Amino acid sequence: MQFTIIVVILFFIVPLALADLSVGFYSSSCPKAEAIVRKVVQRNYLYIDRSIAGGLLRLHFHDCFVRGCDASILIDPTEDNESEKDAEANETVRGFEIIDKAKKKLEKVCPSTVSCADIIALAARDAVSITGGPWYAVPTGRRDGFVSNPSNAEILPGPSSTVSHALQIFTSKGMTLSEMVTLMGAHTIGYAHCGFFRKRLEGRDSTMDPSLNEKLVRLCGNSSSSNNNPTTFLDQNTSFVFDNQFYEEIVNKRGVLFIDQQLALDSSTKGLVSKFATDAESFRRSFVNAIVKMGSIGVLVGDDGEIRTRCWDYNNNNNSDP
Ligand code: HEM
Ligand SMILES: *[C@@H]1O[C@H](CO)[C@@H](O)[C@H](O)[C@H]1NC(C)=O
Ligand SMILES: *[C@@H]1O[C@H](CO)[C@@H](O)[C@H](O)[C@H]1NC(C)=O
Ligand SMILES: *[C@@H]1O[C@H](CO)[C@@H](O)[C@H](O)[C@H]1NC(C)=O
Ligand SMILES: *[C@@H]1O[C@H](CO)[C@@H](O)[C@H](O)[C@H]1NC(C)=O
Ligand SMILES: CC(=O)N[C@H]1CO[C@H](CO)[C@@H](O)[C@@H]1O
Repeated sequence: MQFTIIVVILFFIVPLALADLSVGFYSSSCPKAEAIVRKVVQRNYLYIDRSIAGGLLRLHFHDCFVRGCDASILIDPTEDNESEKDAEANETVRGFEIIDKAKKKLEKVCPSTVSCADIIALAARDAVSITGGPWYAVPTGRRDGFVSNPSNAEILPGPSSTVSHALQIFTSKGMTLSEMVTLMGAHTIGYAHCGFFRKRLEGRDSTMDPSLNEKLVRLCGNSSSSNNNPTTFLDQNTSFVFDNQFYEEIVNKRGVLFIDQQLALDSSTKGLVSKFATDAESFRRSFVNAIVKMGSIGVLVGDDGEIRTRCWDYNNNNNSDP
């Protein structure tokens, strides 16, 4: 009897605790929070670097898949300790300075109130909408974690993953196959470095459109060239627009990463890929649901974690770089 009660309690309380994020969490504690983040993202996008939208969206993905959406990705390594930034998978993750800028402004207006993990989630939403994607309400209330360990980042799938390997990782985070295909649509913006797809060029991967192959061989050259890791857009058609053209591109064998191209070829995913390629509206709707769900992976809420005052350091530390 007691056992049953405990089981029942666990059954209901645990999922509730996980779902403790809420839209408008800061509406009384820091009513301007979302507007402040949006303004910082907009300014950087308009006046500094239009491509940064891709960086911010990827930052959210990496934060959420390593441990959970807890801003562990933002912690700087110190003399005594490594952090996720030392992980190979974090190579080329960008947008940190925008999160820091937003945090600085937020600390002035409402000190110790808005978590870095929420700033990442809000900035990713703004990146999507600013590039023409859907605007969606972001549940907030995440708290910042106390751990940032490079080995945790080993869970991130690599660009040469197969669909089934990538799916295992998504499933381990509670995401489904169709949510994975949907979230990969994020590759409609942003770019990739040659190092992540050079192998396909050396092997003359027959699943790549020959004219794209030629272009990329010319771009990436060989390792003896002076800049041997240039970049190219993941969506070669509408590179700066958040739309469904990524799917059209991979249907046309114009995926840049091996995993992207595989989505259009694998029997388990190609159906949804061709649907999204022709149905922009259904991609937008699905994307909103999938990214909101991704944003709840492993979140810390309530009294767990802390609200960092500087996103690159835990509060109880005193290393005072930038
Ligand atoms: C199997 C899953 C995935 C793999 C293997 C993967 C891999 C990659 C790689 C290798 C790059 C290039 C990075 C660079 O060269 O700087 C990249 C870029 C990017 N990824 Fe993914 N990705 C995956 C899923 C996702 C998801 C779920 C999202 C977001 C919801 C996402 C968003 C992005 C964005 C926006 C970029 C552009 C980054 C930039 O412009 O700096 N990716 N991804
Ligand atoms: C180093 O990081 C680990 C994992 O994040 C943490 O458990 C440990 O307390 C840290 N050690 C120091 C000296 O900060
Ligand atoms: C690679 O390097 C060789 C020798 O330096 C050069 O002849 C060749 O044109 C290069 N290939 C590309 C694709 O740049
Ligand atoms: C490129 O994108 C535009 C705008 O969505 C579309 O009309 C066009 O068909 C696309 N081109 C290719 C080659 O897919
Ligand atoms: C950090 O600095 C503050 C103020 O200088 C001090 O009170 C606190 O004890 C320091 N914390 C650590 C962990 O050194
Ligand atoms: C391997 C590595 O350290 N990659 C990067 C992780 O993120 C930081 C912050 O941008 C970079 O400085 C690192 O080079």
